[in-house]
Amino acid sequence: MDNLCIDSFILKLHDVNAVKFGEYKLKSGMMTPIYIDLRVLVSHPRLMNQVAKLMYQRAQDERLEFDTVCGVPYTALPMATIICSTHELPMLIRRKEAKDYGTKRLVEGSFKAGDTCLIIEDTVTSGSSILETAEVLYKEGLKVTDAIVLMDREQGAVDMLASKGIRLHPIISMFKLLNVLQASQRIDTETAQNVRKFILDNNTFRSEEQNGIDVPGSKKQHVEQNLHLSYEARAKLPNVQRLGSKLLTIMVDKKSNLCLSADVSSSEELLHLADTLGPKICLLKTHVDILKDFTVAFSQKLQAVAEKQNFLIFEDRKFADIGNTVKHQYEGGVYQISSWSHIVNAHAVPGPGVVSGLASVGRPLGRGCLLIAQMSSQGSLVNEEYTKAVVKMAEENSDFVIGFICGSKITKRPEFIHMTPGVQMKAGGDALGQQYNTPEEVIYNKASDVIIVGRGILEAPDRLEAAEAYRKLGWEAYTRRMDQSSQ
Ligand code: 5BU
Repeated sequence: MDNLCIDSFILKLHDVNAVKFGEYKLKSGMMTPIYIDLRVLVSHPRLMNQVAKLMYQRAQDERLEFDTVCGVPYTALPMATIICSTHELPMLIRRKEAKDYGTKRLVEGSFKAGDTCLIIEDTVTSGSSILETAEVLYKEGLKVTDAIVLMDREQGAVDMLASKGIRLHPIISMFKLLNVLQASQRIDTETAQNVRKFILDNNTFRSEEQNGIDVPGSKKQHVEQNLHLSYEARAKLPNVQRLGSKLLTIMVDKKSNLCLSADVSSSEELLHLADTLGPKICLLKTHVDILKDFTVAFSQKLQAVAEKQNFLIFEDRKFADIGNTVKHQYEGGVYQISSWSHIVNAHAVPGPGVVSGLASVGRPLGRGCLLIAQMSSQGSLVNEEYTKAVVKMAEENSDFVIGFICGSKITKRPEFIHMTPGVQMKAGGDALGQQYNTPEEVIYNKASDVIIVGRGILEAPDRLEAAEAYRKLGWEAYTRRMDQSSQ
């Protein structure tokens, strides 16, 4: 979905007073400094149509499969109605109370047992309203696998619903909303910070876990298990991005967590490397500006090899400018990187605008971004505080950021993929400050996910043999880490 379109939609929500700042009481009794009141939308038909469009688009983007649609009463009812009427989809209505005459049905509409119902909701805090509706639908023999919500307050609903087997797809998240309102000077920094703090301090899902209940199958167990999830399980997580899921699936299918850093200067050599080493790798990293003979035809051939050999392409461009500039650098110029590279990376130094700029181009194309949280070079200026800020930026932009370039695992959130450069068979370094760790150290001890290897393979007498040796070491280190964490 286009970021700019979401940004202007957020401003319209603010215009019609659907977002209020002050002291408000939530349904749960909790006091909140921000209140989202989407009930007013019924008075704004254009906005209502836009909501329906965004939600339907999301269902399409995620390739959701369902037989029928149900809006959580009451605010989401007209939203579901517009979606169903526009696209001629069958709808169900969940009654809040069974009427005491006539059929006494709790769910109105036609369906058969085993049908899948997509739930539509306006706002979520804990996710309990969606669960309540899902439970009524389950009693009727319906299945619920996915729910789309316009506004996620980011207070635990995604995790709570995931623990119940429902993937939640939010259109707007609280941190995104705050960033946009702050950037447009609708709210001051202090207000935005206050709300961010409130949201982080009041996660309904985590606070339940912190109550110390630790029964098998409980939410607490579920989250702890997440820390040691296999690539395979992570590929299926509800909040992992489609591109991240694709990469994790390739890793599993090819038993490879090896990214080849194809730092060569001729496009012919690069294509040859891609084709011959392709079966050993999950990802091929390029520095397109090293090539002396780049052409659009080359980029097309590279995509064809990637398709044939089943790996993704990662242009190590390290974007580091204001949003508007990186948007043009990513999309235009000689290289038109967004047209052929599945993944790019960026420094977080410019602030979140760098991600928004890249996302405005890459998100509609299904691309993803890695944030550089640490560097392998000696004397790097990155410190712990910076890395933490990068993780936070990734969390706030998890609709486009799929992971990190880092030296070790830096977040417990399993949807993010950690990739580590500076890998060779022997620890050490080069004459220009590069520092090397072994695959074992990076994957087993530091719990990273992907090893990025350049000269370790490129300078070996037999590149294919070297690639296989790195693949094997990287994969064995991973399987050993998995075995150990399951004991
Ligand atoms: P090497 O030949 O394995 O040292 O190549 C490492 C590659 O990873 C090379 O393309 C670097 O530009 C890239 N790299 C890195 O080495 N360290 C970093 O912190 C980052 C990228 Br970010």
